[in-house]
Amino acid sequence: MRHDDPLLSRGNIFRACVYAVVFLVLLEISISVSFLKQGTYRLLKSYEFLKKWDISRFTLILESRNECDWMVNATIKNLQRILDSKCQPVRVCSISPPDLVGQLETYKSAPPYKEMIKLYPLVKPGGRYTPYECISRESVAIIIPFRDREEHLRILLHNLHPILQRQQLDYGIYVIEQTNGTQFNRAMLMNIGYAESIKLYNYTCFIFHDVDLIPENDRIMYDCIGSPRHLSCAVDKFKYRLPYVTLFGGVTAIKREHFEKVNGHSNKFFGWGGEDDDMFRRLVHHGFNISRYPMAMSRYKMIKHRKNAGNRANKKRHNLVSTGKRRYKYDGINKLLYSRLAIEFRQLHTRIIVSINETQVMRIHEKSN
Ligand code: BGN
Repeated sequence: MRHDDPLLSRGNIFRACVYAVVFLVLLEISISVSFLKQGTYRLLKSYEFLKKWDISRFTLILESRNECDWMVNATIKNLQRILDSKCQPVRVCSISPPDLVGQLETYKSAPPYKEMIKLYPLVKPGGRYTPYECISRESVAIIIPFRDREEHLRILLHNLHPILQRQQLDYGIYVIEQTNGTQFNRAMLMNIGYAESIKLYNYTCFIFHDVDLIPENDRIMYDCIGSPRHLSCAVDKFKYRLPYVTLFGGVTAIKREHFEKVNGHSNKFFGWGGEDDDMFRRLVHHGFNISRYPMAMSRYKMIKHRKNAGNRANKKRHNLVSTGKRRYKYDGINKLLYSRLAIEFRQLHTRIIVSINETQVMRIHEKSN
């Protein structure tokens, strides 16, 4: 190689390299400084545990959270990759999570999804979350039967995600939407939620959740214990009183093995009412006691709404409940007939759209009897 061009002399190349390195170092420093200046220095509670780990550079950027959201999000993504690969937590989560606050001011409205997503950066697509600071004792699927209540769903998600994260749960949120044309079948949608969610992850506990009920206390744990639990005992609409002792509607928690033992819910309840009473009887019939938290704690707010033409009171419900016992064996998760039209892994929940054919569902069970 010839070196007669003065521009390409060794000295010049060396100098150029030095300048480039100095330039890069200065650039790095100025970016960091501007981050710190702009930032509000607000350490987000959920990232606090990261400080303990030796990735202080990332923590520093997170601490100086500022307008550059894209940068923070990009950093969080990197972080998650690092955490996923190397830093597995070693401690099992405590039975009483440390960050619970008790009685809450509930959110009565919610920002549009685009904004809300930014509030819950640690939730993974499909509405999945796993705590990084400890290993959860069980995996919980929150199943929400749904139709035509977009605003309620947004409000519920806005309330639930922060609570479930404080409860240090390994959870996923599944919204099971029934298409128009048939009467709403809440119990069957919950069965479908069970069937679809276990295809995606090994859930060991199910929370069946009405879309219009907002928990007022984060000590109402969304986990499963030795017996099925009725969570929404005290609802504002009923003046925080239990309308009758065998009520099992609203929000319930059931271990997977218990749910399977009773063959899930009945699929026969089209329209409003009775499906929860049938489930209560199923559980008692199989020897379970239903547990509840104290009334002063398990309080919920019900979001107001008008009665819906797609969910008229079911005239057959009294008869179905009184004859239910005959069908427990055949009518449930072992005979689920539906078509899954779509599954969408949205940022804060998994949306599963299904169609149910009432005539077919009723006929199948008649044959089995
Ligand atoms: C009850 C309904 C429940 C409902 C509660 C609270 C019936 C069946 C009668 C045999 N039960 O009356 O499904 O959850 O009210 O709204 O109608």
